[in-house]
This record gives sequence, C-alpha cells and structure tokens, in this order.
Amino acid sequence: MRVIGTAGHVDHGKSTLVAALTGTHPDRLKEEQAREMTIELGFGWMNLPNGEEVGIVDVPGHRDFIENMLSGIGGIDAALLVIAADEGVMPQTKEHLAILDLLQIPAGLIVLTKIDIASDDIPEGGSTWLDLLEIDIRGAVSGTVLKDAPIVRVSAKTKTGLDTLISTLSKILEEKPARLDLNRPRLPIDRVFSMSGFGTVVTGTLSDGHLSVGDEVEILPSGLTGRVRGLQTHKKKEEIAVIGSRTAVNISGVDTELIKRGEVVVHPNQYQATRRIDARFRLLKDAVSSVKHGDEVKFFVGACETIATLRLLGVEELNAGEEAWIQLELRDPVVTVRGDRYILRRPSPSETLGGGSIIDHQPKGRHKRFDESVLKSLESLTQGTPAEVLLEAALALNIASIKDVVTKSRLDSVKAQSVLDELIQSGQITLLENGEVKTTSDLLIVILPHWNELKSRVENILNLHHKQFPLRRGMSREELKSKLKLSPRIYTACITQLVKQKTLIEAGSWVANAGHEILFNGAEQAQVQKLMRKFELNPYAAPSVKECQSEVGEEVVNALIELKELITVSSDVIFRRTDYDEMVEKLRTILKQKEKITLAEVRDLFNTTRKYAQALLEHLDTIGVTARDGDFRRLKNP
Ligand SMILES: Nc1nc2c(ncn2[C@@H]2O[C@H](COP(=O)(O)OP(=O)(O)OP(=O)(O)O)[C@@H](O)[C@H]2O)c(=O)[nH]1
Ligand SMILES: [Mg+2]
Repeated sequence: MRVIGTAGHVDHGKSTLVAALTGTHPDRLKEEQAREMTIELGFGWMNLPNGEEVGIVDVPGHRDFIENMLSGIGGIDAALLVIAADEGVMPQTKEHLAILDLLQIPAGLIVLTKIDIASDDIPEGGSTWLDLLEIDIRGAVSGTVLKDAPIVRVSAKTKTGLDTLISTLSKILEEKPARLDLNRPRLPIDRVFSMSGFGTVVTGTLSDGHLSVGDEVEILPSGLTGRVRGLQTHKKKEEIAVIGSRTAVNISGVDTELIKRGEVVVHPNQYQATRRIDARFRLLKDAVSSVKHGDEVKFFVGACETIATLRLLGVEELNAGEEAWIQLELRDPVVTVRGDRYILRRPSPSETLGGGSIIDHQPKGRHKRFDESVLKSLESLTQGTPAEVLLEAALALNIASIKDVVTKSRLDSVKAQSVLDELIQSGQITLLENGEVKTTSDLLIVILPHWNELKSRVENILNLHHKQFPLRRGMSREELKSKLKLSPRIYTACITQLVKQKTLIEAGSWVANAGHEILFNGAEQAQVQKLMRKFELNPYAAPSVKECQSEVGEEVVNALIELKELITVSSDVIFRRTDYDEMVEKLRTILKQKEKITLAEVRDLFNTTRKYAQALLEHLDTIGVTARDGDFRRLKNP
C-alpha cells in the first residue's frame, strides 16, 4: 500500500486538489473551513486506474503550521508539490521542497494548479506564462529529490489535467519498489482520539512491518501496553494492516488521555526510546544564520518533536550549505532507528535549519568533540553496521548460499561469522538447509522479508487450490514447484523448512496449507452416506471402484481414499477401512493358527467371490503381509 502527501505554499490549492482527487475535502475543523486554510493534517484516499488504493496526507502550507506538516510527511512514498499558476514559487514552496529533500522522499510530482486563472498573456519570446513558470520551477527543484519530477498542469476547479495527474502518479508509484516488511512494525501516531463504543483510536502511516488484530502492542516512549482490538485502512475494517498503509488502530487497555501525538505503536521489545542521537546534518543553503555548538533546536522525527541541544563534532560552527557530524541531546525520549531522516528547526525566530539521517540511535556516550577516532567511526557507520551490510547483500541476492552472501557483503570472514550467527539467532535470516553455519558454506539462507514474501506466495497458491478442489488433500509437489518457478534445490529447501515451521503439511506427493481439511458439502455427505450403506450390505463383496465413481463422482471417491475411509486393493476392488482392517486381522489370526490358507478358503471365510479374495490376497502379498507358496498363502513374517 502507498501513501502520498501534499506540499506547497499556503492557499496554492493543495486541499482543493485532494478534494478533487478523492471526492472529500480534507479540511475537517470548523476553524479551517471558516478561514479556508488548513491547520491540522487532513487525510483521504483514492483509487488508481490499476485498482491500487493510495492514501493521501494533506498538509497545511501556512508558515505557522510547518510543524504540523512535519508530523505527517515522514512516511510518505511520494510528494505532490502543489504550485499555484497565478503565483508560482513562493517561500513555503521552497521550504517544503527543502524538507522533502532533507527527508529524501523517494518520489514526487509537481502539480502546477489553478491554470484556469493563469494569465494567458505571452510576455516574452512566444513562451506562455505557464512555460516561463515551468522554467522557474525547474530552477527551484534542481539539485533536490524532485529534480526529475514531472510537472503536470491542472485545475482542480475545472478538473482539467486531473487524468494526466493520476496516470503520471500511477507510473511514478509503479516504478518504485514496494517497501519490505521487516516484521518490526512502527506506527508513528499523528492523531489520537476516542470513539464511543470503541475507546482509544490512534492513526498513522505504518512502516517496517504489519499489524494484526489481537497483537499485543507497546506505546513508546511511555511503555504502556495494550492489545489491537480493531484495524482500519481508509475507513475499511481489516484483520491485518499492511506496511505503508494509513492505519487506524483501536487499542484496548490504554486510556486515550495517556497517549500523545508523536509516540509510536510497536510490538513489545522490538524498539527502545533514546535521548541521545548521532547524526549527519546539513544546514540548508538558505539558512539565515550559522549554527553553533550548544544551540538549542527543535528536533522532528516520524510524527514526534522535542527540544534538543546540538553538539557539533569536528567543527566550531556550521555555515549555510555545510554538513557535519552532530550529536543531539534530547529533552524527551524518542523512538527512532538508524537510517531515519530528521529535521531541525530553530525555535525562535522559527526557521527550518536543515536535517539529515540518523547514524546511531544508541551511541555509547557523549562524544569528545574533536576526536579523530569518533569522526572516523561515524564515517564508517554510514556505510552500515556489519549486520546491515550482510542483510543488504542477502536482500540483493534473495535465496542464496551463505558463501555468496558473505562474498557480496565484502565483510571479513570473522566479522561475517559472528553477525551471521546473530542474524540467524534473531530470525532475521533463515537457514533453509541443515548443516554447519560457516562463511564458506554452501547452505542456502534467506532474509526475513523475502522469506515472508515466499511464504505468503506459497500459502496463496495453496489456498486457491484448496478453494478450487476442496475434496483434495492438497496440491501435488510437482504442480506447486512449477507454479513457484523455483529451482529444484531451492524448492525442496523451502518446502522442507515450511513443513518444519508447521506452515505446510506434506503427505506423500501432496502439499497443503496446515489446517486444510477435506470437507464434504451437504449434498456430497448425503451421497457418501448412501454409498456407505451399500458397503454395509455387502462389506466383503463391496461396490467396485467404477460403481463408486458413478455413484458419487471421482473427486468424492478420491477424497474418501485420501481420508482412508476407503482402501483400494486393486484397480477395481475397494473396501471400507473398517471391513478391510477386520479382514486382515482375521486372516492373520487364522494364519497364525493353521499357517497356510488357500484362495478358496479365503473366499468362503468372507462369504465372497473369487474376484474379491484374489484381489485382497494379491494386495497383501504386495504390501508384505502374506507370501505365496504354491496354492497357499502364508504370513510373510509369522
Ligand atoms: N480558480 C481556481 N481556484 C482554486 C483552484 N484550486 C484551489 N483554488 C482556490 O484557492 C483557494 C485555496 O485553496 P486550498 O485548497 O484551500 O489551498 P491550500 O493549498 O490547501 O491552502 P493551505 O492548506 O492553507 O495551505 C480556495 O479558495 C480554492 O477555492 C483551482 O484549480 N482554480
Ligand atoms: Mg489546505
């Protein structure tokens, strides 16, 4: 699931555009409607032509509400930078653009809106006003994340250009790979409220994993715990909220008043709040003044904000456009991890200073400011911790041998060995084959997100099959293999692992989802009962396989055989299991007493015909119960 966000100067038409795209105006507050101005974040969603649903976060453009904008813009997949054609690039167009750039928003689209009121004079050299505006916009976005973003001309009022906007947006989103589910969900809370009959509800953009109804959750940094009572995405109830979706979580066991915007909902014991952070920082080139060691700043990450003291490492002062390593001492604990992007603002006069990425969310302590070794270790941390480097290699290779992953990571083998052990221990890497875990080993491994993806692919294929053939025990291994398009070795390793983890069950040449059972519908049950009565009347001269098939159909007969209700002893002769067991038992007892028996005696013993007696005995010879001795049968292992 994807989420996009608006950005742009006040009154440039962001909310009107969202209303035109979604059918609902995002400004909910009375004050917003009265002032025709967005103050708080607004939310909506729309369907793309390919059927995908996309969530939308609408932000305020007014400079007084930049901090509200920051609380919603963090988790988005793409930005719509909205610029009104009657005004062009304005101060908050630039400030929002700078923020999108500092946050490294992965994709974007520039919407030149209100074209219905743009001047149609041709001021210079044959170019229209809109052409000139576009040249100006290209200048403004050059060198930022939006440098190659397409510009689409629209009017939210007349709806001109909206189709092009939607198709351009679809294309941009399709080109971006989906986010990987790391099984470590984080929901930065951007709204908290109470709903009568439900209790506490929090909303946010879900990252790093998924949440399920019934999950135990922790709210950090407060540490309160509760349970997910319900989930909604785009006002629809869901059992699972997926990564990247706008999610509303109904939490039981926690008072609404005790939760604050900016806190995060996580699974217990997966994240820790921190009050000290190491980061790379870039001061914006338009910053009004330099920053100094010890400056008090406002720190924004996810949906949270707090006050921080800035410690400049390696430099005394930082001038506009410069970068440095910094350490931030935070007034309140926040939940953030390495790689998160953050923003710093000056409290007063209020101004966006810059930002960057978090390099270490749990530094060992307060760093000496001018220590070469500290700066060096921060530098090498930007390349990633050994665990990250190894995970990245595994991510790129998908299912691969330990040896290949280690080679790709370029880690030395001692370091690789210890992180590999840790990653397998913590479940981030799954070992697919048995053997000794060594950096030179040929055993196959897979990283958790890829493994989860494969698991759900297998489950989906089998579920479809179970739905289509409810009377079959499962799908043949060969069919599943060809559907998954995996090499024989990888296929076998994966299936064996899934059986070990009890996701799948395997019987003979069949594989099925754990929990799948053969169930007859009402009509089939009635047919089966009728057939069973026929067996009851003539247990030892029962209906033939063909007769059974014409009575209840081949699928049902096969299901009864799968369920071991019926046992086939030849291509034609079939018995109820109970009768079969009884016959075998009786024969064993007799053979133990008198050692040998003829076909005719067996026929008479069960008051049946030669055909049945012969089929039974030949079957028992084959499975090694009896052995032939001239005209007699004896027990094979008396
Ligand atoms: N003619 C015309 N007017 C528009 C268009 N889009 C928006 N407007 C008008 O512009 C004004 C501001 O629109 P909003 O959508 O509230 O602007 P905004 O960017 O959301 O403003 P903030 O959220 O306060 O930053 C409103 O009066 C809209 O009716 C358009 O395409 N054409
Ligand atoms: Mg608005």
